[in-house]
Amino acid sequence: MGYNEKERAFIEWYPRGYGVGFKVKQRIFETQTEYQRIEIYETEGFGKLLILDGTVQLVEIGEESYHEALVHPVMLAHPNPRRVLVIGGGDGGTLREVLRHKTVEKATMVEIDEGVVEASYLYLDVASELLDRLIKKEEPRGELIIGDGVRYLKETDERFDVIIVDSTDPVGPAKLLFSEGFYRSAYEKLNERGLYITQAGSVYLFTNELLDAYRAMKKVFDRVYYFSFPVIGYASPWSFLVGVKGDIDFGKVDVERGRGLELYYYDPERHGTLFQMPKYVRDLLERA
Ligand code: AG3
Repeated sequence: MGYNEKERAFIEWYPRGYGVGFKVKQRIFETQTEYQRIEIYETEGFGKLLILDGTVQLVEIGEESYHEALVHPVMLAHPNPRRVLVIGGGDGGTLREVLRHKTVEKATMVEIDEGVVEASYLYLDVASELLDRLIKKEEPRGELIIGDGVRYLKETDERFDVIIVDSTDPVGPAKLLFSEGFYRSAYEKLNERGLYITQAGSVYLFTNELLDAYRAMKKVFDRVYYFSFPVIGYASPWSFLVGVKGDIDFGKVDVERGRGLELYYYDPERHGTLFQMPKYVRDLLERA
């Protein structure tokens, strides 16, 4: 499980013995917080690697493949996203991408584990300047709240145009973030027109969890979309689920706004390619 000293490799084991791993030069940080085990490694070819409870969260080289897919499609599908909520995402990569949108007046990140923010700030080259400003409360358009996202969403009086869930997998501690009750509080806290997106795990290895989340979202949102994206470091293709409140077509994005972003992986001009999926997956979703 995890780090193999002899092989000098970190391998994440998924169900049924499927592994994804990296050759590592050394472990540079390790701690156990109230919530989870945090590890950081220096890899041979992908920069630093962030692990939470044995699962790969990101590698520095290629992290954009995940953060761009999670953030820009929904931000560009919304006509004018001004108020954004990020749940999880303590490494700062998601918020970094959100703040690249000039329409955003305020973006709030609610991360349960302060340890992730600290470790990312100290060791990762992902968003450390942003995290520094957030910690010092010097980011004019951003706010960091250390707390439980489920509780925050239930209790807040604020309303959002876009809600982004950047959590760990739909198994274990983040399970509640994939429940019907949580989707209902998200729907309630979205403005009349709004979008919700969550990462939703590996298509092939967390299929049941994915279908459960898909069915629960369909009960709550006015429209639900599925797309997958190849993410460096995960058992790709990786799933994303989008829930829409009101009259927004997630199939269409503002390509003009997208052009200014200069992205590496997600291409707003080819937005439609997000929805191309293996027949196996389409069949599963149609039957769900
Ligand atoms: N959060 C999503 C992690 C899911 C990865 N799952 C896995 N490797 N089994 C990533 C945090 C990046 N901001």
